[in-house]
Amino acid sequence: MKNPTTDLVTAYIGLGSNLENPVEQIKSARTAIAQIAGVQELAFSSLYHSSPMGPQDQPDYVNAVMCIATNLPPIDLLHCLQRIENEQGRVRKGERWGARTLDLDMLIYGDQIIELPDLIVPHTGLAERAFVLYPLYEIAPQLQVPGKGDIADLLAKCPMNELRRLD
Ligand code: ROI
Repeated sequence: MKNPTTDLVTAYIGLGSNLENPVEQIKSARTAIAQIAGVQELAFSSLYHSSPMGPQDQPDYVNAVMCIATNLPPIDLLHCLQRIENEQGRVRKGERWGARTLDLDMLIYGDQIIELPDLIVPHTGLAERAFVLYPLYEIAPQLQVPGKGDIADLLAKCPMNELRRLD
């Protein structure tokens, strides 16, 4: 018998929303993630207001990062996150980088580097995105990002731009 507590992995999830009351979308997603069987919340960043990366003809975003402990394999966790996105009304319209009610990205999964057709971890955009790096740094200032290095070094190279912490 496997002892599940020895299989716990620390993972980080990026949350983003720019439609239909983004602050509430992020708060509901936090609750839904914490309720996944095999997931436990360890930390949650402040909420951040950010201007859109990509097409500018869309509303500003609210972003946050959540740290969890989980015994789910990465693909199972991904499917749970996609289910929550769908339950919160996300419609995939085929437009790349368009507005969305809820976006949940698996940023980091333990020390693993994962390159599957549907899942790349650490998340490809992580090092260039202020709206990911700043909330991540807030809850994990000592983090080593697998394959990318020290979070503090990544942050130092990434201007804060329009990012603003909400209280
Ligand atoms: N821009 C911001 N500011 N925040 C996001 O979460 C976000 N998510 C996206 C794209 C469309 C790339 N732009 C974003 O997926």
